[in-house]
Amino acid sequence: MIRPASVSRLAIAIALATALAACGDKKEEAKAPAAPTAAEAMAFVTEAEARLETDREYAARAAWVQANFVTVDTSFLAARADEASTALSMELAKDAARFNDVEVDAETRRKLEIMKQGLTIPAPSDPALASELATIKADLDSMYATGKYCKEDGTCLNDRDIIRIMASSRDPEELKDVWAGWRQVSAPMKDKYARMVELANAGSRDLGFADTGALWRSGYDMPADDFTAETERLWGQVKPLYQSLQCHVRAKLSDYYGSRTMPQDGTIPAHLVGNVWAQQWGEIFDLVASGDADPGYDLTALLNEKGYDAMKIAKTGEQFFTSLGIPALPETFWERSLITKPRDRDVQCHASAWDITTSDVRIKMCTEVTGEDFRTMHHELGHIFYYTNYAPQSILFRGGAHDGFHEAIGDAVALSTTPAYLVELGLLDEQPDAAADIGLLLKQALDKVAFLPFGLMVDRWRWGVFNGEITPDHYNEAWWKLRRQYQGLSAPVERTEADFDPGAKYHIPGNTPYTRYFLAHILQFQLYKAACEQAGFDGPLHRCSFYGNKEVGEKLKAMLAMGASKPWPEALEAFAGTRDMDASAVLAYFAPLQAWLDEQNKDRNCGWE
Ligand code: X8Z
Ligand code: ZN
Repeated sequence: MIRPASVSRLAIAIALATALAACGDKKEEAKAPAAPTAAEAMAFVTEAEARLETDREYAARAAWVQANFVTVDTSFLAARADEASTALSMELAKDAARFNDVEVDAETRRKLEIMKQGLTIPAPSDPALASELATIKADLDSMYATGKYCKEDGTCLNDRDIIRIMASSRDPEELKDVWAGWRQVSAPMKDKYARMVELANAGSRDLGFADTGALWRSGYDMPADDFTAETERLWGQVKPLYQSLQCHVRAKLSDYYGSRTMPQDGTIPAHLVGNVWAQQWGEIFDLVASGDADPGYDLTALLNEKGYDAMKIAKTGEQFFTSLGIPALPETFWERSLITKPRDRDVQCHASAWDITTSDVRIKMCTEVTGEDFRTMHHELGHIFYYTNYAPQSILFRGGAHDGFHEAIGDAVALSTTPAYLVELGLLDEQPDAAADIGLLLKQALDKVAFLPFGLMVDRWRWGVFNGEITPDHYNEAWWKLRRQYQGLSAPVERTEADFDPGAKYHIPGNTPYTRYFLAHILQFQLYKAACEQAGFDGPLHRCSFYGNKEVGEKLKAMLAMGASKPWPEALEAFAGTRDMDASAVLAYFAPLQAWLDEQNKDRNCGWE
């Protein structure tokens, strides 16, 4: 293959440069090799960019095939491609560190730093261990993608079936059964996961990080410890709003299911909130809203009534972006994306967006005609338009300003799918009047506010696992401790260390860092509010849609086009005029709801032990 040739080319170039630098002065020979120069650093970066282009395309195609056709063979092939790709990234990360003390221009310095942090799961230097790690990662991926809960009567449920039942069933016994059933899929992942943690930590230490969590926290243009504090600060801003929501939801669930189903300690049993991971609660809106909180329409019903299918949902999403003046997607996007679940094979159904090359972008999503998937489609398209707009950047800068930005773009757009916008699409005949606003906000809060502590606790758990504070014999106990602490939730059935509940969430076996989603749930409101201000919108924030606004589009394009080329505060400043992440836009958006919740909760005992 091409890789060995380019490895030796780079190695020769570096050896030659070192030799040339040293041979002018014989006395230097006994000492350490001459310090590398800025010119060498730049040559190294240029060579690395070329090698990464080739490597990433190969690895991306292998991973795409595995995710679209999950078999033992595609897993094997994807594991080998990942192994090679990780080896290259490890080599580059280590080589980049040689230039730590060299004075170089800001752009080269940033590229070197990105190279040093570019891996999510670094590999140990021993090739046998690196190979073992790649195989474990592919195995965990496949276990999730092919996971099914088979009941005693022989019927088997995949993740889509589970999601549907958790959203629609109101039978607590059925919910409990399906909730626990999905977690049978993850129990066998535990040993592999623990081994993966050991191997990844060995790789992270080779790169100079204390552990893999420290590596993950290093990608935010600030010291890793400051980043932890920054997430706590943001959480502190929104915690009172979450606690009010938790209190109200708990009371309404108790009304509906009776106090026997609701524990006395104030936590909510995780099977009752309409989502198998209890991460977004919008599906139980009907149980939580009262008469004065009715938005008057249901997006799922509207989409179905108007004959929407997956393609129409995707086209509608694209049209929002083009209405801002952003160029349409390439034809290959439509030819190569997977937007409905194939009937005859296992695919990794968790929605994702791919940049195979700069001109070949795709999504993979088992779309269903629901309000939730309408939003998820916008989410995925946010990633895709980030890709197409930063395509001219160096491969090292083809990323979000930070990963939370990448996750926030499509969501900020989806916040614009207001009643006025639905009228514009012809989905709704007329806008509901202001009396519906509490309902709209409550529905939104069940998804967006309920998500916040979940978005935080997933990596609180992983950071603890990676730094050794949480050992395998306490994996599950620690998970539920964090669920209780941050979310005020409890497990509906007894859990033991034979279970591995974290693995039932895609991003754990899939090794996708999760703090990005917490950040995105703050940032999307900040970006949305800034866009509404640019658009001169005058009215309650949640009624603003920036659909069709070219001025917003220009600013958005400019921010997207920056990719990761500048520290993220510069990207935020370019769009929102501020250099700080701040949850006050979340609070402003939900201010009328906070007042309503305070009224609802006034005679209730809120909080949990
Ligand atoms: O994983 C996703 C996206 C793909 S990046 C569908 N999300 C998180 C999740 O589903 O857990 C979006 C919201 C949070
Ligand atoms: Zn995403």
